[in-house]
Formats: sequence, structure tokens, C-alpha cells
Amino acid sequence: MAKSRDNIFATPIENMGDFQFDQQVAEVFPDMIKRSVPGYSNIITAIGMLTQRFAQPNSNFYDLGCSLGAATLEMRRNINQDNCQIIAVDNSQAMIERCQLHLNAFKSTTPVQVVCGDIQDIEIKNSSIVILNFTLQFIEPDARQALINKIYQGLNPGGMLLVSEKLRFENTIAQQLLTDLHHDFKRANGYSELEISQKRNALENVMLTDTFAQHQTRFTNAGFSTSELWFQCFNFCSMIAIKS
Ligand code: GEK
Repeated sequence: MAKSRDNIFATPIENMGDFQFDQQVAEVFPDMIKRSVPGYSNIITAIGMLTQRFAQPNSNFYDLGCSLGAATLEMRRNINQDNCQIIAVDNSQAMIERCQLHLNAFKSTTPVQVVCGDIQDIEIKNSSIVILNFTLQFIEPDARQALINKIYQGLNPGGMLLVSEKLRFENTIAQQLLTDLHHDFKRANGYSELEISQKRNALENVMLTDTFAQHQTRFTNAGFSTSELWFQCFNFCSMIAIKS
């Protein structure tokens, strides 16, 4: 599949609506996420490493908010147990169609169910690994605890949840510095001032970030006995929570 460069916000947009995961975004998504999210490729690689450690035989793996299936592909490449299946879910039809094409491009004996739907409505059961790679931040804040509770209930003992997110910081100096460093990262990756500010405005109402403390409290409330930050670059992070 041809790789397209993200220039969605490169020219002035008069009536800026909220950001949507539509056809236009799906087409440029691999380029957009690599140039916008510091550490994205490292996190995907680590999802493979964690799969080798946490995969249980005869269990389900979930990739919630799978977009084009990068985490699904990495899990599928690293499964070292028998009779596992992956369920990849996204509520964007454009993403799901492209995700299926990406998956078809590689051979594997592990079945993948690609589901177009809301991750809040799907059942999680008999699971050893659940991935929320930069998806929770798009769920209504009031609905986040219920989603993490449902995931905890659907995990088997010894199962793992990975949550990657953009973080918010209570300390205003830290918030400003880490936001500025993220914008420097985007500039270094070729985004203009106009692109950075228009994207920021488009995301304002749809991506509501939490602090690390809020995430950890939510994991504990759900029942997880272990939760930890394992990666952070500027204001982007990845956390794991393990069910004992
Ligand atoms: C990756 N995980 O490349 N139900 C299902 N999908 C949703 C919902 C919902 N309620 N809300 C948002 N999404 C991917 C990257 S992107 C992150 C994840 C980003 C989907 C949305 O359609 C989009 O595809 C994805 O969550 C978030 O590892 O673009 O910053």
C-alpha cells in the first residue's frame, strides 16, 4: 500500500470542526502517528516483547481502538502459545477497512477478528492481553472507569492491560515544558506552526487527557494489584496493569 504524507492541517481551515478518524485521516495515519507521537515505534516493538511474556494458550487478545492494526500485527508476529485469537476493534469504518487490508498483506496462522464497533459495547472474555494504545483518551472521561473495570473482569489471572496515553500534568511548569517539547518534536518532523496549532484546535474537544495519578487510581479501583509507567517521552506515556 502506498505511504501517504500527512498534510491535512497544512493549509488554513476556515470552519474547523472536531477531529474525526475519517477516510482522509486513515489514508495518512501511519505517517501522522509516527511524526506526532514520540516513542510510537518503540511502544509497538514493546507490545511484541510483552506478548511473548503474557500470552496464555487458548486465550483472546484485544486491540481496542486498533486503527490500522499496528499493535495487532506486532502481537500476531510474537505469539508463542497455541490456540490464541486476536480481536481488533475500532469504530471508524475507514480505519477498519484499511486495517483488514494491512492484516491480509501478511501470512499468519493466528486468527484475527476485525470488528467495526464501539469498544465500550464489546464483550471482553478469557483474555491474557488487552491493548489500549492511545485510545482511552478519546473515551468520555466519565465512561473510562467502566471500560477499565470491564477489561479487568475479562482478563484471566496473570493477564496484562497496556494503556498508552498523552498525559496531563498538574504542575503548570511541567505541563508547559513537556507540551513545548512535544511541539519541538513535531517541528523537527516537518510540521509547520499552522499544522501544529490547527491540529491542536481540532483535538481540543475530543482528546481529554488525564494525569498519571488519575490513571493509576483508575487501575487500582478496577482491581489491578500492579500498575506501572514503563515508558515516557515528553507528555506521552505507556503504562501496564497486571491482574494477579
Ligand atoms: C495504534 N491503537 O496504531 N470505540 C472504538 N474505537 C475508537 C473509539 C471507540 N469508542 N474512540 C476512538 N476510537 C492505534 C492508534 S488512534 C490514536 C489509536 C491517535 C479509535 C479511533 O477511531 C482511532 O482509530 C483510535 O481509536 C485512536 O496503535 O490517533 O492518537
